[in-house]
Order: sequence, then C-alpha cells, then structure tokens
Amino acid sequence: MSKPDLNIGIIGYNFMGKAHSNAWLQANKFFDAPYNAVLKAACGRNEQATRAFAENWGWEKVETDWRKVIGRDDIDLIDIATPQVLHHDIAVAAAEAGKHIFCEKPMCLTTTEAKGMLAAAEKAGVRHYLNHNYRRVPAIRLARRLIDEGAVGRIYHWRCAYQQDWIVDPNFPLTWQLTKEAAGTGPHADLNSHTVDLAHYLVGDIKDVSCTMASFIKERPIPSEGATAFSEAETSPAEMGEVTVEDTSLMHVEFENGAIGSFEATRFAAGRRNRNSFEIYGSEGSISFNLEQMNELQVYSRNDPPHAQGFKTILATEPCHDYMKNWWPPGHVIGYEHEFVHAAADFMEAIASGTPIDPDFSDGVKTMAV
Ligand code: SOE
Repeated sequence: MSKPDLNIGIIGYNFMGKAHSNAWLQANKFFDAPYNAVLKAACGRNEQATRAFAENWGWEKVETDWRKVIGRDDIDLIDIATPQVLHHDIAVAAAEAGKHIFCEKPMCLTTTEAKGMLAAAEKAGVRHYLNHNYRRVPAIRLARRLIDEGAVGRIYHWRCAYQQDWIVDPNFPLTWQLTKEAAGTGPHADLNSHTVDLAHYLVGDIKDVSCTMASFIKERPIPSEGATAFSEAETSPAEMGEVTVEDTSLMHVEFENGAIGSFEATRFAAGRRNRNSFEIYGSEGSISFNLEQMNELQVYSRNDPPHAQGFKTILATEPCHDYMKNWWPPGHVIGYEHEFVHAAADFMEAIASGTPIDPDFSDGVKTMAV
C-alpha cells in the first residue's frame, strides 16, 4: 500500500540540519513509518550555502526567508534546526499555519517563550516534538525499563556531567553559541537541557534548584562569516568580542520524590569531547551511562547473591532493546546519528496516530522552568 507523503520544510542547515536530513532519509528505510518523508524545502539566510546543502541532501526547494517556508501550502511539517533565539517565532508561526513542528533543543530562550510555543501548538492541534535525542538511545530506554521494573527501587541520587572541551582554547572564536542574544545561556541551556530532560524521563519532576555559574574566558576573537560551533573558523586576529554567556554551570536539585541531583555542564573539560554521563543510585541497585560508550549500560543489583555482586555491563544491542531490531544483529553497535532516525520515525507515528510524542513542548516548558 502506497504511503502518503509528509512534506518537510527545514530551517537551518548546519550541524542539526545535517543530522535531521540524514534522519528523515533513513527513517523510511529502516522503520516502517506511516508516511514517506519528503525533503521538500530547505531554508537558510545564506542562499549559496543553503543551495549546496539542499543539493547534497536532496531538498527539492531552497528558501532564504523562513516565513516563506511556513507559508507554502506544500509543506506539512516544519523542522526547526536554527539557533534557539529563533525557535519561538518560527514555532508559533508554524503552529498558526497548521504545520507539525519538530524543534531542536534548547526549546527557546525563556519559560515565557516556551509557554507561548506550547499554547500555539495546542491551539492549532498540531503535533509538536522537542528533540532531546538522548531519550532515544537504546541503552537509556533500557535504563527507563529497569527503573520501571523496580531494579533500582527508590531513587536516592541522580548525578550527571555533560562535559565538552571545544572552547577550552582561548583563541576559539566568538561564535553564536557564546553570545547571550543568540543562545540565551552557554552550556547551562545547551547541555543541561539534555540532562534535565533525561532526569525528568528517568527520575521525575524537580521542585527546587540552586546553581553556580562561572566564566573562564571573558573575550574571544570575532569570527569570520559563517563560523560554527565546530568549524576551524578563521578569526580576525585583532578584533575581540565579549563572551556574554557562562562557560560552565554546576546545579543541585531536589526532586519531588525526595531524591537529590547534581548537574555539571561544561565546555572546559579538556579531553571530554561530548561526554554526556549520568548515574542513578537507589534502594535496590544502581545504573550508570556514558555517551562515549553509548551502546552499554552499567547496572548494579543489591539483590544479586553476595558472591556475585558488582556492576555489570549490558550491551543494549539485542532485538529486545528499543529500536535495535530495526538495525543490525546483536553486538553490531549504533551511533550518535541513530537517535535522530528514531525521533523522525517516532514523530511520523505520532502524527499518523494523533498521539503525543515525548518529549514535546509540555516537557519543554518543565525543562525551561528548571
Ligand atoms: C554543542 O554543545 C552540541 O552540539 C549540543 O548543542 C548538542 O545538543 C549536543 O548533543 C552535542 O553538542
């Protein structure tokens, strides 16, 4: 039976534009999605770069004004892959135009903006998704399953550290991620939004927060046009600009269920390239995850016989582990880009079935509030 088309318009074409384009293309090949994802239009301010991106990935049309993409009647879904300063305006306009919304994280700049995005999406009755991709790592889905099965018991501790080091060099240029007007905050929103979402998913709601932030490098070289977070951007040696976001944050929380948690977010942990790690300690056992070994979950059970107690490594690549039957035989590990494919496939299911997907904008409002 032929499937209906789902015509996608993507706004943004850098790192997330690449990850999302791949996801839409792979979703129909590895998952029996209810729609054919059609790469209809790509939008970016720089027409030449957007055209090259569109040709590389097979986007049919090129736009340089995101409002034009939203105005097209041959678009069913808006994929927001821009810096977070634009998320609110694009999402509200997309909802008002009746388009489903696949939005990158962090959701936006403020809780007020987040509530506006949720209200617009609910009023329009469109499906909305917030791409905290790590919820769709099979090993993290396994952590949720084990918690639901009581393997951890009552949770006492959540501790996580999302550590990167891409700006430890003081000569790294002042890219948009390092400015308040484009990013809102630094790693606190960029990285803690991921780990707060995971804490909501695995532990529960957060009722009390305290947070310390620090800045290490106060000014950086102004970059040449088009520099992105990970490009080796040329910098104009003389011109320096002020860094207007924090370089790191250390947050402590109390959960509604009485557990306590710590969150470390930094871009100055030299040697930690993208180390998203968490540990959960409970009355019956413990769980530990590290994105650098993303197919594995460390699990400890107090209920193992005394002579056989200790952390064990579960390789979450069996057909019984979420999403894995769609990929490869056991032991054939998957990577960073696969979570995006899982999200694209799940979002098409959510649209077809008219049921919410998690995390959506309501989850995003809770994360922005924290
Ligand atoms: C940069 O810190 C970044 O690209 C984040 O924005 C992503 O959300 C994270 O998954 C990888 O690092």
